[in-house]
Amino acid sequence: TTDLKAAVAAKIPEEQDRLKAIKKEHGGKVLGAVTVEQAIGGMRGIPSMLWETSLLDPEEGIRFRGHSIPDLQEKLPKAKAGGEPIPEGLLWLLLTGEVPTQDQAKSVTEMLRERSKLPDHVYKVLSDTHPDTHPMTQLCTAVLALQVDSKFAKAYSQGIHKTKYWEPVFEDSMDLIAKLPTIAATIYRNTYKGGKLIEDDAGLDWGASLSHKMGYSDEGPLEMMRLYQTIHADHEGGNVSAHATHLVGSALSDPYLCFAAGMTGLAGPLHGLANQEVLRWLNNVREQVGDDVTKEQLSEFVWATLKSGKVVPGFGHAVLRKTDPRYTCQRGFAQRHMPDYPLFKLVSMLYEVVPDILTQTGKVKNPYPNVDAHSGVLLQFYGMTEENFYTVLFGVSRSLGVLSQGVWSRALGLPIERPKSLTMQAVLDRVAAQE
Ligand code: CMX
Repeated sequence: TTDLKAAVAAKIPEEQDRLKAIKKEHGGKVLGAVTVEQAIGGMRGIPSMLWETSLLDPEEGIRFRGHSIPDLQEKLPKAKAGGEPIPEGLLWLLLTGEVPTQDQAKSVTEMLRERSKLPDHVYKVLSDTHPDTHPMTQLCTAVLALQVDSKFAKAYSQGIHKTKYWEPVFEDSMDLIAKLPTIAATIYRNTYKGGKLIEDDAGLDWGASLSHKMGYSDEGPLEMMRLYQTIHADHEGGNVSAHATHLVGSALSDPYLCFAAGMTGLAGPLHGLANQEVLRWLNNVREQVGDDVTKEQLSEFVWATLKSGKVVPGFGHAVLRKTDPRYTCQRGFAQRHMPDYPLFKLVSMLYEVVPDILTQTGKVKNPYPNVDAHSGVLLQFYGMTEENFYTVLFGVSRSLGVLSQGVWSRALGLPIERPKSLTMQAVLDRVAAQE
């Protein structure tokens, strides 16, 4: 079939049976103990959530439905031969577990295009926001404004049977994914280009159309945006944006409400906002030393950042312990398309300088670069110089992963989340009871 919803529907019974069997046969078995350190330390490493669309290996990085990023660059359908994958193909994979054919990916492009029109009131909400409103805040505002059209919220209020939840959740998720490029481009044009919007080009795929509507229609930025939107989609379930979406969705809040929750989390500087912070940091270096910075000068900058009690943005990770494959993939794109670009050279030099220094601090568990260390370079090269906007691009892509999982969370009947919290005294009491 080329019908995405039908392809998902066909998978649901077997996956429901699989989960039922796992619960029945293994429900009482232990996945891992929880130490006091983990309870205090941001629940790091506690296996406590189901997430089907992707899994993160600390050494190898993310796998989407079992496929690594280099794998997918080869296997996923492309807009042009030898080019970058289109994110619609990844959406099919995330939702169905199968790598799509060219026709299946094309049908997703068409399905999203049919749903892409933004209601007038959302344009109005966006043009009425205070001009200094951060683009991520504008994104959340627009998503919440769309919630009035939620098919799930309506179906729930009309008493839909719980076995059918996934269907309106699927509809809302596709509607929202379809509209996000227009929302993002409108935020961009309003904030930086005097509100002059650009007509869509009906011949373009979902990711390329975002670049086009922002005002960048050459082959270079179109291909870059396809890749960008593919690799930022999902990073298993525990990161702040995915977990926030999942948590809020578990209360049966509709996809608009839970995606907005995810995006307020992505807007934090330790998570998605790091791509903006990286650019600021790089610009600061260039302003003070120029483009011909030496390794020694760069080291001084890194040490000064650490000594002033700040993090080096774009480096480190809560789970990964090697260079992020999403970094490597963007580096490959830069090597192919902008090998002599001074900012790329600067970022490459950072790769040589920062890991040693972070290792010397003796506390950073992963001194290597993450996805956010590189994305700004690609955007800058094609003229998208407004770094405060970068996290919105991350957010558009993240919708593919977290909303796909949302469909499956409802299809599998996952319950409301409610982990146990403790006071310090309760921690001490539990420890004492064991001694
Ligand atoms: N620069 C300076 N210090 C760092 C650091 C960095 N890049 N990465 C980690 N550390 C510090 C931590 O702040 C922590 O210090 P304290 O003990 O003084 O509190 C210590 O090293 C140990 O931290 P960790 O266990 O290695 O890392 P965490 O799991 O706690 O945090 C992360 C992970 C990503 C928040 C952290 O590495 C960081 O702040 N990096 C910079 C921001 C960034 O790039 N975020 C984007 C991540 C990718 C994404 O989500 O988009």
